[in-house]
Amino acid sequence: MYVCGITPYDATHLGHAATYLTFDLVQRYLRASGRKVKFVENITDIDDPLFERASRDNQSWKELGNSQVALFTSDMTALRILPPESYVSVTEAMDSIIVAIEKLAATGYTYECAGNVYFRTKEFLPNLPIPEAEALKIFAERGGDPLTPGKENALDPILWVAEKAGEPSWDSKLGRGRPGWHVECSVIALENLVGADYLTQTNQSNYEIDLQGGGSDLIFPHHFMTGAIGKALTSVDFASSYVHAGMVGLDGEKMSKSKGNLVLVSNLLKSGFDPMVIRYALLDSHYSKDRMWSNELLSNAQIRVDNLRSALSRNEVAPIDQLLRKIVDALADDLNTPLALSLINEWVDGNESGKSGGSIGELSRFLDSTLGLAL
Ligand code: 5CA
Ligand code: ZN
Repeated sequence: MYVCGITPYDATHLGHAATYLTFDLVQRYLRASGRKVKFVENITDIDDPLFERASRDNQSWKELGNSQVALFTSDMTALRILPPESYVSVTEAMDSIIVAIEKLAATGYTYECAGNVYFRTKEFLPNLPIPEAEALKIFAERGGDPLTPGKENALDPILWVAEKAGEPSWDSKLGRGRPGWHVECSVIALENLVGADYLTQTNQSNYEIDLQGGGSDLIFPHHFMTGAIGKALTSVDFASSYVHAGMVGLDGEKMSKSKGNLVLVSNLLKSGFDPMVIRYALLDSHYSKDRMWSNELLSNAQIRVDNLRSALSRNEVAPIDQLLRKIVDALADDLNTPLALSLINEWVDGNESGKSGGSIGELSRFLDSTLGLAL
């Protein structure tokens, strides 16, 4: 599986945490059911908003990126989010990204306009996941440039940005420059999941990778474009499944760096919130639903976690066999974590009637391995 990682500035807000928790649950579920998981996540350390923030704050983009990646990984560890097998940054993957863009140029998938190199989306446009008018609007909001004169198609994204003063750049057959967004994820996924020879090998299956994931804000343009670029590179469909986490918002709006309405995991931790309470609060909504964050979610989670901890510290607890089976069923049903938590709460309440026979150790290990709740 390939999950779209952070652009390292203003990390890590609760929207990021909710999205990565989703794929942590996928990974836990797959491993628990005996499957091997190969999981790669990128880090977008080359991108306009990162450079803008670095220059605003008079900081080098490298330093800003490194410090934010460090903060992100420590937040993920605190929340017990299982890491991918590897995090791959754009700068680390630069050579392969350049080779891929050169191949796209050689096979007729690119053209030059206003000094930059664009990807030709024409043959993929019949598969747009949303109506074209809406696509044009979202494309412009998410870093695209539909209005640049001379483009063959308004939705074509930039593959290679010509060198700009004050920004890093690399040599390529298309001139000095740097990659645009989208192509990084096609290449990092293919190279690390399929193999370094992905451009030459013949893939016998119908898809290159099993799963591409991220937040639902990436459905268009990002996952549409990574899929199109991947297909242009290998002639095989990119991913057999797409999993999208809903958007977390605050005060009625999507939580985002550009709006500045962020609740940072590191700030909650600094204020003394227990990471397992934050994790519980995130698990209490279904991953695929858009939701608003609020302090009540945290206070409710605190009560639930306290009650569960005190149940787990009893000498005798109610039987757990049914509970474990039902939690597995809930998770198997599109990761229904709210149901899993309500089953746990029912079990906690059941202890008040003095039932006995359950194994506390087994339940603790189960909650840890399936839901990542280490209490
Ligand atoms: N680097 C690109 C992906 S290649 C990117 O979108 N970075 S990001 O830092 O903006 O977001 C990182 C991940 O968090 C993405 O999967 C994104 O879909 C998800 N995300 C961003 N904002 C939210 C939010 N408010 N709620 C839930 N998930 C979010
Ligand atoms: Zn991505």
